[in-house]
Amino acid sequence: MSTFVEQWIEEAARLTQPAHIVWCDGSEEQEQRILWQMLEERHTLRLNERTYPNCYLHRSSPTDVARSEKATHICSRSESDAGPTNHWIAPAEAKEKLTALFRGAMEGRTMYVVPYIMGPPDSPLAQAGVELTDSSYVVANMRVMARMGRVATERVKSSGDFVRGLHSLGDLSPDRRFIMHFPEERLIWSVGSGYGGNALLAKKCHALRIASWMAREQGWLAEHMLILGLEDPSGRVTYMAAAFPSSCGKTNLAMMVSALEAQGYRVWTVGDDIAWMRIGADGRLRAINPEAGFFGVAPGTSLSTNPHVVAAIQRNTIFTNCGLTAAREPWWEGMSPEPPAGLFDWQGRPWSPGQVPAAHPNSRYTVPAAQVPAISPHWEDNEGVPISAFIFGGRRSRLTPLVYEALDWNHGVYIGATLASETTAAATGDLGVTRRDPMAMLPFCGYHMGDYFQHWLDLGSRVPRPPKVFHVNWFRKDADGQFLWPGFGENVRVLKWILERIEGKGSALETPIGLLPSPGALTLDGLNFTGEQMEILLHVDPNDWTEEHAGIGRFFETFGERLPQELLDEHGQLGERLAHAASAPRHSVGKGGKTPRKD
Ligand code: GTP
Ligand code: SPV
Ligand code: MN
Repeated sequence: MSTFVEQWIEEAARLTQPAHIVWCDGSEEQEQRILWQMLEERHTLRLNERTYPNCYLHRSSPTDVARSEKATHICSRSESDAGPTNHWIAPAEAKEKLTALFRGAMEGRTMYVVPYIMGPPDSPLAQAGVELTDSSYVVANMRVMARMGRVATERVKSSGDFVRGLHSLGDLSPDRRFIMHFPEERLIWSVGSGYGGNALLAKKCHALRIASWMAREQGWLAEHMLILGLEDPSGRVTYMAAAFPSSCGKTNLAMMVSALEAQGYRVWTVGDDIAWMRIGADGRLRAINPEAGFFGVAPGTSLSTNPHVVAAIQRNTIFTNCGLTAAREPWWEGMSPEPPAGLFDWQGRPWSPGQVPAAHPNSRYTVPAAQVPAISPHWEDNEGVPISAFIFGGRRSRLTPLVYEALDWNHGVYIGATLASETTAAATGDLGVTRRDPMAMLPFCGYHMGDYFQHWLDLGSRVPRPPKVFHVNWFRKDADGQFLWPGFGENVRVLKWILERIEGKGSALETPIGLLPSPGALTLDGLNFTGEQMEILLHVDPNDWTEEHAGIGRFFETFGERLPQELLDEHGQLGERLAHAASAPRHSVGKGGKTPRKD
């Protein structure tokens, strides 16, 4: 009698017809063979062995460079369960369509069986999965991003309780690219892409789309969030989780080198992209990072913006779609002020200065978490770390201030649900278009977004000590289109105020949208910053916000009956506060009718 996993592998092999099947055990010896295979396929090359030991540069197909939201579907039995923010196809139809694309897709190729565990193996939140793939690049990445090897193999052989993912490169044509999720079956089928979230099925497909569905059924949260610990001068560490849309600064916030290190504030990294959270025995929300590595955006990473990342990616790292120097080292825009001579672009063509970047804007590095110098000593704690604050944020060149705090839990859920951001290169499509991205989960929530909001609201009443909720924006621009805030390591100044608010110490001013730092409440010493610049960064314009409020109203209409009443109430209250601010005479402190509030 073969086991459940063996039967499924046989079935997949009958469909895709691979020449060989290889079980991945995570061993060093097998790893070397897979890397060899990757080099043989000619889309990957070895980097300078002296300066970048055990590092690789992979070039993906030029039309396969980012997540494809258009190709991503939630195939729940009922269409209404997928909701208005997801593409939906009936499960039977999806399977018929993809069966045709999978048929014989692995002929003459190897099917790798990749058993993996998301989370520390003994954590009550950990989950097992198996990805079947014909891409050696996917296997090499999965080995870094998830925990593969013996523990995972034993678990999937002894129990049918794991998420199944079938992946084939297919012909890499965007027209025949589909990423299908069958949440009721804990099943993922992906074909036609070898890139990132489309192909590393443990990441977005399992740990967010399938997991969010399970989390709602089982009363926990699977979120697109970083997890960090902020250490204060007394040595105490307070944990925060932050949801920013793709390519909006999670990795960089989680791995920052604090600008206030001399004052005793430093940041410890727990996770950079995904958080799984449940209520712990102590009544607090406890978060684990289900991943074991970081798949981070390369452009913009440098010794001046993020020395921790630079230190981490000097060895055992896979670079994807970066430029290549004459010294066989990776290069990307922002790595050094001037590009080196003799550079090759991300497609391997000689590059010359001009319009097109040398590295693809969504080029990335894959690095083991343990290589990050500031990795938290608690990053693999089975029970997770206790979360004291949720931070939502996005790219808004106008409108939203540097930081503000929600009035209470429901208002916090409203702020998360109405999060908006300018689109980035992390997904194919238009760039810089402002869109609503609730809780940064628009591309990743595996069920009806209205039900998701309700799940968040319900959680607030179930957690005895819910985290405080904040909103940040590092990306506000001045009239010349320049970022007003220096960002990166300086963001710790905002985290410090958040910490003080958690501790009931920091002072804040009430505005219609929430609580902002009072003048002087943000630690700005050492920064070359004028009071006027700070005014702009913290400015809340009631007229602009009235426009935003109307836009939120239109967005809410798309959810119909499934939009929770609590959010409509919050929306009404914001409208009233804005109307009041617009009619009230201006106070000396400010724009937006701020009044001091101590609590
Ligand atoms: P995903 O992996 O796509 O989910 O992205 P992420 O949220 O982890 O974003 P990441 O930290 O990789 O940052 C994306 C881009 O924004 C990079 O080019 C960074 O250099 C840039 N960036 C990050 N933080 C800041 C900041 O504080 N200020 C500015 N101006 N840019 C930033
Ligand atoms: C994102 O797009 O949010 C990512 C990169 O983290 S990918 O894994 O490609 O989805
Ligand atoms: Mn992400």
